[in-house]
This record gives sequence, C-alpha cells and structure tokens, in this order.
Amino acid sequence: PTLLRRTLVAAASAALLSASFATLAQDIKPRLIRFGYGLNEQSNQGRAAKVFADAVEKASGGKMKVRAIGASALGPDVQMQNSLIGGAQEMMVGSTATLVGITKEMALWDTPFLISNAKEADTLLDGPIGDKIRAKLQDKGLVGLAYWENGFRNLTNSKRAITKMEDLGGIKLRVMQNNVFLESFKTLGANAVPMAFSELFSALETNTVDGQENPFNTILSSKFYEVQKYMTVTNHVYSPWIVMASKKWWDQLSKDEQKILSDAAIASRDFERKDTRDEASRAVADLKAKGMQVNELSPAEAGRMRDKLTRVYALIGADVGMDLWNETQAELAKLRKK
Ligand code: TK8
Repeated sequence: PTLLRRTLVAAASAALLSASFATLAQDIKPRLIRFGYGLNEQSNQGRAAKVFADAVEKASGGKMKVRAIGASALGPDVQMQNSLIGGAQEMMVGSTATLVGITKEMALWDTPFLISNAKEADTLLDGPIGDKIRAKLQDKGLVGLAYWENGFRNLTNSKRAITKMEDLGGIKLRVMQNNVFLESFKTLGANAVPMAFSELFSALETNTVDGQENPFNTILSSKFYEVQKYMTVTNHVYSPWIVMASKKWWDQLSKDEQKILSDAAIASRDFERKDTRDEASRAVADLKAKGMQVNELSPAEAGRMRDKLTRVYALIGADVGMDLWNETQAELAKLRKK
C-alpha cells in the first residue's frame, strides 16, 4: 500500500478505537428497552422508532438494545402509559392527547386551530412552553424526552363529503380518549365516540362508527382509505406525539445512559418530522389514487367552526392554566408578526 493509503487506514482505525474507548469509558450496562407504539411498522411512527433504536444501539456500542414494538402490541396509548408509570415497560411514543388524564396541561395541544404551520409547531413544542408541559410528567412517573409530529388532523367518513359544519350532524365520529376532542366534535354537531386507536380500523370496517380524524400519514399507513370514502382537509388541530420513558426505570440509569436516550430521542425527532412532512406532502395524491374523494374545507367554514368552539377554548384554559395559555398566545402573536 502507498504511504497515503497506510496513513488513511491508520487514521481510520485510530478513530474507530477512540470511539469504542469512549463507549468503554462510559457507564453503560446491558439493557433491553421495550419501546411501544400504536401504528404499524410501515408508518412514520414505525420508521422513526427504528431510527431511535439504531441510534441507541450505536451510541451504546451495542449494549443498549431497543425492541421497537408497534401496532399496539403492548396495548393502546393509555395502557402503555400505565405500564411505564408502574415500571413494567421502559419506553413508548404516543399522542399527547391521550395523556390528559395524567397531565392536564397536555390539553394545550388539543386546542382546535391553535397551530397553523410547522414553524409554529416546532417553536412551541421545542421551546419553553413545550418544555414546561413535558416537565409536568415527572411528578406522574413519566419522563418526556421529545415531541415527534403526528401532524395536522383531517376528517374522513363513509357517509358524505363534509363541506360545511352542518354536514357533521349525526355522523358517528371516533375521537381519541380526550375531553377536548370529545367536546369539540359534539359542539360541532357530530356524534362523537371516544375509542382507543387499536380498535379503530375494525370499528370503521363494521360501521360501528362512520368516521374518524387523523393526519394524512396515518390515514395512509393504517389503510383507512379501504373503509372510508370521503376525506375533508380540515387541518383542525396539530397533534404531537411524545417519546417517554418510565421514571421508575429512568432513575436507575446512569447519566451516560440517560444522555444516550435523550440524544437519540432528539435525533429521531428530527428524522421523524422531516419524514412525516415529506410523506404528508404527497399523501393527498396517494389517497386520491387509492379511491378517496377529497375536498377542502373553505376558510369561511373553518372560521365558523372556530367561532362555534369558543366554549371549548374556555375549557382548555381551565385545564392548562391562564399563564401558560397567555404565554402561548403571546408566542404565536410574536411568530405571526415576523
Ligand atoms: C397511536 C395514536 C394515534 C392518534 C389516535 O397510538 O389515536 O388517533 O392519532 O396516533 O396515538
């Protein structure tokens, strides 16, 4: 080999050595981490779970192994949250909306029409407001590591195209197990039924419910287009997911292990948001190709809905606290002036 080649090889192996020395010097024990989630493996959630798992394995020199378990195989969101609190499961990712029974301030993210674009979402979630709400989980036995994007929610149903508020009348609509969602859709005239996500596909298939609301990505990955004819682009709320660990378990980890998990949560968040946005930008065309009839809610109708929901805003203010609510409004006003 040439001198240059030899130098390169030497440099490369030195880099490798120092990398593994760095892992050796760290306080890392062999760990098996069950990371549960609700959607399929072939979804934005499943892809990001894999990115998280790979990042943890790599950073721990293979000592920390993440078993990502999707399709609600470890139970729906609420059940997994309780397993984490009890210490029977290590980690999960799920909707903030299903956490309100544990941490009522999470209801902020359920506010209809609060967030209007990705920039606003990222600024609120990754800034002081998102941090404050995330920190509230600690008293309840959970550690919130990062917010992923579920996305802007849209309506689907098997009855008719929704072009105005009145079209929702009598539609049996599945909502998440969350009071704000329940009250919002009741207020808009739908017959809202709370139900775990894991039961949703078959409920739609058997016409136990007529419709549901979720981001484009989920409508695609969960194949709701097979059992739903109409989709209305409403963007009625921006829904986050949150990556969490059991506090009981977390408190037994070394600082090095905690850092590996926190860093991987952030890396997977950045991957996930980009992946989700890419997929969402193509989704309407994909869903049309799958046979869905798609219409957009007019700004005037969205405005009418927003007016009708004033009552629900008061409810959220009470759960979230006026300080946090006002801080959020101020932050959004600042962003919108820029
Ligand atoms: C997945 C759920 C899902 C949510 C829902 O576990 O329930 O509709 O949007 O993402 O958290």
